[in-house]
Amino acid sequence: MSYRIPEALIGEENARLDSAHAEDYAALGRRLGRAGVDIETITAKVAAFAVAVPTWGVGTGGTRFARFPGPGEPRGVFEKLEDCATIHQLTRATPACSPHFPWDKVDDYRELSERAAALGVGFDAVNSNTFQDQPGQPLSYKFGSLAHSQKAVRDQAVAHNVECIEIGEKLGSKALTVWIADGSNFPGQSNLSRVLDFYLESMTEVYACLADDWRVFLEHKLYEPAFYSTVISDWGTSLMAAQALGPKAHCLVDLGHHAANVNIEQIVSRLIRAGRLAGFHFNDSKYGDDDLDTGSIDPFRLFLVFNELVDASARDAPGFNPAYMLDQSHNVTDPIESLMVSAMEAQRAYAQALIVDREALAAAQADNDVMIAHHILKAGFVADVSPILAEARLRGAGAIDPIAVYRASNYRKVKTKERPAVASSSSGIV
Ligand code: LRH
Ligand code: MN
Repeated sequence: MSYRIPEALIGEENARLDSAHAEDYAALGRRLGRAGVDIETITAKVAAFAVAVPTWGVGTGGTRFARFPGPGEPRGVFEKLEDCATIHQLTRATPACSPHFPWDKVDDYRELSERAAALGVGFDAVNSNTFQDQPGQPLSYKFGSLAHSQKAVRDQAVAHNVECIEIGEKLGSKALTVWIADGSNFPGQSNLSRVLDFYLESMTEVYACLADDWRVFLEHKLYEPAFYSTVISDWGTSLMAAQALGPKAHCLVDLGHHAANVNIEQIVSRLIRAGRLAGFHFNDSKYGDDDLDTGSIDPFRLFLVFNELVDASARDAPGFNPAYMLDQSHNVTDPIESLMVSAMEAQRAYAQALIVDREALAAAQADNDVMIAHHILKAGFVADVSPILAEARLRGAGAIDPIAVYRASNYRKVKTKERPAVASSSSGIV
């Protein structure tokens, strides 16, 4: 039987922190109360907030230069599920994981589904992969996949996406995320309009295989691995494609997939208005698609994104049903610690956005009282909502301090014994 962190250890650690936490929570409750905010309402919403963990994120990530695997790495999807379950056990914020195929391919998906259920985790959107060639694959994706110039390659990519839907149905997933690397490195290498035609032709076949209660998430990305043009490069192209495909197609926003200084919260606002916001791949970045930990570089930007989400939910925006996922690469930290902190940082941005006085903000905006409007919004961001996040975890039988419990559990040390290292890729994101 593989090691799981004993619930008793969580209880012991919480007992150590409980009275200080109770004091902080009560003090915050009084302070928010003076501002007319009921802390219990916020805590309940935060406790219901869920963000999915990427199965590819629990292993050490890398870059094109190198990958430095850590000890006790998961060697396959069953061990990845264990680590996803540990993140949820301590944070109570990640009840589902998002698998990637063929990286998580197995022979028996019933066994995988049953193991996940036994570990207390479910499956969010499944991710297809036509950005790498698999051993024995008849046709290469070197020059593209769903938008490739040759029909045979497009058909191969369509078949893979349809297979991902079939796997997802076995796992209880309700969405397929499609990110393609298709693009070009030289002007003239591809016809910029024909490649979108090819993409839409291919995606129409994939779309036709979606069950009534399924959605397809189109993920745009400005560049990389293509460095001159990318077929689905921005939210505008993604929205055009979603509207061309049909009501089950939505646009997924990966925070790292935009040019520097782009106003991502405004893109979110536009996609909400179009009723086509699929949801997010949360991460952070300073330069490109750095896939750094959520909230680690620019937590104010994350807050501004959640401000749009809370605003949309407050006005009951039509078709507003975003899926939240993390998509990060952990090159220098323990992936479990990074994913726990990242899930909590998403919760933090959500809680901060929830305490913004929206009525006063709308009044100041109507009066063009710029300073007061900015101040009202910023007041949410500067509030330390940590006691609310800890209380939500505590009420979910999670840990007041997940990192402290994780380290006290020696989980990584034990897994290092349970999981003798296997030869793995010396570079690349996984
Ligand atoms: C592309 C991306 C996509 C995943 C991959 C692992 O950059 O964000 O969402 O398939 O990372
Ligand atoms: Mn992504």
